[in-house]
Amino acid sequence: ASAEPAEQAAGHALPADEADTRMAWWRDARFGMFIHWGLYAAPAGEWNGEKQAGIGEWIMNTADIPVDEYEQLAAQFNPTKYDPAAWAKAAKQAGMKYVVITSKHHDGFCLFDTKTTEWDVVDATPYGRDLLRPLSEACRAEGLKFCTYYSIMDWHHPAQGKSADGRYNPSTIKEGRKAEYIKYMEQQLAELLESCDPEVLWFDGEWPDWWTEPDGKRLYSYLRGLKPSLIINNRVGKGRKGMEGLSKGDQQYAGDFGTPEQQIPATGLPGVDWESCMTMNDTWGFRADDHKWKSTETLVRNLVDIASKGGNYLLNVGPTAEGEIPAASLERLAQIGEWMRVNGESIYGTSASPIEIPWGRCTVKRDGDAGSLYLHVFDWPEDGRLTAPLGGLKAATAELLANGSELQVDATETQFTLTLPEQAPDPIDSVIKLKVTTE
Ligand code: FHN
Repeated sequence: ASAEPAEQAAGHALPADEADTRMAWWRDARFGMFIHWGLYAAPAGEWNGEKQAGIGEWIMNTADIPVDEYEQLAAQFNPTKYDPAAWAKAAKQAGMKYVVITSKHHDGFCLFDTKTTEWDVVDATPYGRDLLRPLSEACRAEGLKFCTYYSIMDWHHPAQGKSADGRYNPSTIKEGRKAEYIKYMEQQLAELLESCDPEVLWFDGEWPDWWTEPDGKRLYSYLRGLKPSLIINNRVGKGRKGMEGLSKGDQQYAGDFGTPEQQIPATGLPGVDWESCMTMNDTWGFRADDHKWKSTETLVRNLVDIASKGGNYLLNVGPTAEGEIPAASLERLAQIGEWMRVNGESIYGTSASPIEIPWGRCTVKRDGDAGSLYLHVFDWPEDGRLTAPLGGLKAATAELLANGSELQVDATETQFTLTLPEQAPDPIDSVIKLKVTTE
């Protein structure tokens, strides 16, 4: 999205090309690792001997745990197996270009050292050391961008409390204590920027009724003032639903990118930066009874589908309380990495498809008057022939990306037909590079 409307709204009118400069690496990256890690990994979906329904990081809410009881978890949290270098390597080898880790989730517990509270990993746990800075250094050593998630909703902070119906979510802000909480939040964010210098601040928990649009704009403006190159998502204002803050480009706070709550058209949302975050199973934070793991083929198809519509894929892992990424996650990351080593060219630096194809997805890379369409064949044709519209482009040559073998291209003004090997290759070998020109 051109950040200009948001910049103007936030009082920091930056020329659109500055916003484009800021977003350039993010648009090229296309694929990142989400990490949900915190005290909730200790109960791992179970409380007082009872399995709790729902996502693991919400256990304080789902089991309705009083703050003083939940605080006991900190005494157990000692991730002695935490190996930030191994985590960064796993992301790198999966073909991911950035890492977004929870610095503070809804339970208010901080994985970084903060002067604002003792409810952090340094003061409250036997581990006693900052967790984020080592990961930021490990990510940079692997050439990855380090980014942090931060929840506005905070079930631990005394200024926020339960709603009238007794639920933490959506939490309320106590009478006359909103300014106090915003000051707390701003100080923590300044500490985060100072200690681990994230490239993206990924906000969440922006839905409680007390959080209003002007506060979103204020927060955006505050952060823009601290770090002009910082990328901020749209979960700071109320723009999340359908990304109205982005796709309609209104003067409300818009943020640099959003997470769509609706289907994205096959040819993407022109001028809008968006990211789809997903789990590999059915929880963000670790649950000991993880099940419903998605197959690697599904995860790769998600990546391809999202990139074909001009979006980024932020794929989650939920480490254990001991500090280990679950083996089932590592296995999928390694397999995705194999696919990316062969086909990464069809994802990185691509933009939304100019055409809709029924038998797969298409990503595009432009280079002046030339360029390439990357055709991801999901349904290999039995008769060995694939046809699709040219979208105003001219077809040149075609090859299998995996081994460069030439494919026959027959084209008219409006469409092209490829003749393929009858035998469908493995998914890892089923991406076709169609060179095109615009004149
Ligand atoms: O409530 C959170 C949830 O725990 C998780 O962090 C997801 C990730 O996008 N965000 C919120 C639900 O939308």
